[in-house]
Amino acid sequence: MNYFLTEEQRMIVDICKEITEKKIKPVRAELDQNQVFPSEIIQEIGNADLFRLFIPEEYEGMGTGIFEVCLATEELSRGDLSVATSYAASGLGFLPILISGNKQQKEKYLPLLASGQKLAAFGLTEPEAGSDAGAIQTKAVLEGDYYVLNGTKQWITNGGEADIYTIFAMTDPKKGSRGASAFIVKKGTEGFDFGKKEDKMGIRASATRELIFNNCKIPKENMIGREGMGFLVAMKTLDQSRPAVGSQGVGLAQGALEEALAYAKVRKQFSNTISSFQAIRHMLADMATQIEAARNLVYYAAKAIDSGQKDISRLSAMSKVFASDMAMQVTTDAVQIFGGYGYMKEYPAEKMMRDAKILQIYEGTNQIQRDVIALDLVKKGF
Ligand code: COS
Repeated sequence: MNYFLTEEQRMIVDICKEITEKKIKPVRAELDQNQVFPSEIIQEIGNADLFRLFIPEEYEGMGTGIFEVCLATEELSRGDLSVATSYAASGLGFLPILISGNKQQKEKYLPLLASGQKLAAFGLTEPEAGSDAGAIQTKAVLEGDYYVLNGTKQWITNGGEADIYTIFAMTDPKKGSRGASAFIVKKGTEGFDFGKKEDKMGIRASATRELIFNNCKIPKENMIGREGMGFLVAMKTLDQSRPAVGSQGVGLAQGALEEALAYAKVRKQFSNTISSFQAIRHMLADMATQIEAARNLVYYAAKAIDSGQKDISRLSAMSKVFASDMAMQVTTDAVQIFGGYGYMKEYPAEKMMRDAKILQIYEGTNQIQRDVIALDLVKKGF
């Protein structure tokens, strides 16, 4: 399908395609099996300037839109969702600085992140605050020129691997979500430690850890935006990042369809390739159609954001929920087409199915996405 990409956009896709084919596919099963963070591939992605995409040129980025980030993320996800997640999570981590940071913060941190030398991570979720993001309990208390952080963040992607963390903490717990603030915390700050790497169902090569703050003192100039704006910063960040989760679903599903199609064309039963059977052909047709529908919605949402459209929560949530549900279905169907072999680790389909599940959970469960869509629909109409 022709999406009328510019020369620059086609180049981004081609670079990612080369990384996927040459660097990711040969090692993805091993990385998954051994839960090894893909540092070398992340370095390749950095060398290819892909972390520069969404960062403005004045901070050593390429100043492209979310659309280009989605193109890159989709293609990397076709190879491996752990790699794509590690890449996209750095974007999620620096978005609060980009959206609400001041000039000094942008000058200090964005060039490092643009080069790929440093990764970022987004610290919102806590043991008692997942979907209910306003219920975070980590506290930040102002003492002289420092905020002192105490609390624990849970399931933080790139935890331990990233150098720069955007952390949400309560500066005025009495005010609920209006009492939350956002901060930049650097790895290595005294009082900031990590839990063990989590042992996960899927995206096993990506790093997921607890962030533990124990009287962690950070300079007060590390606050992003104003005191009490943290919840808003988090919501605006998620509105912009969710289409990239959608693009992870599109890429992952595309990878699964490619594997299933290739297998169906060589696997013989009843003296014929299974791709000649209508039962299989209809599955393949549905998979391809669903992928293309999701891709259209993701691209549309990304372009709406890039065009400066203000009211993007609904569209952004729609792209995430549709593409991730689609990816779960398509990867499950891919396993089915492979039959018994699909259940075995020697083929990539089972890993893709395990990986897909997280897309329906992270960056807001799909139940929360439906809440966001419905609330907006009821308030504003269609
Ligand atoms: N953009 C701008 N403002 C927003 C907003 C958005 N997307 N979403 C909410 N707000 C504002 C509301 O307008 C409201 O403002 P006022 O206090 O001025 O009225 C305020 O923020 C509180 O909003 P609301 O009452 O809707 O908050 P809730 O506590 O009910 O929670 C949801 C809203 C469920 C949408 C939010 O908690 C959420 O997104 N949860 C999922 C979090 C998530 O994605 N976690 C994954 C971890 S990060 S990987």
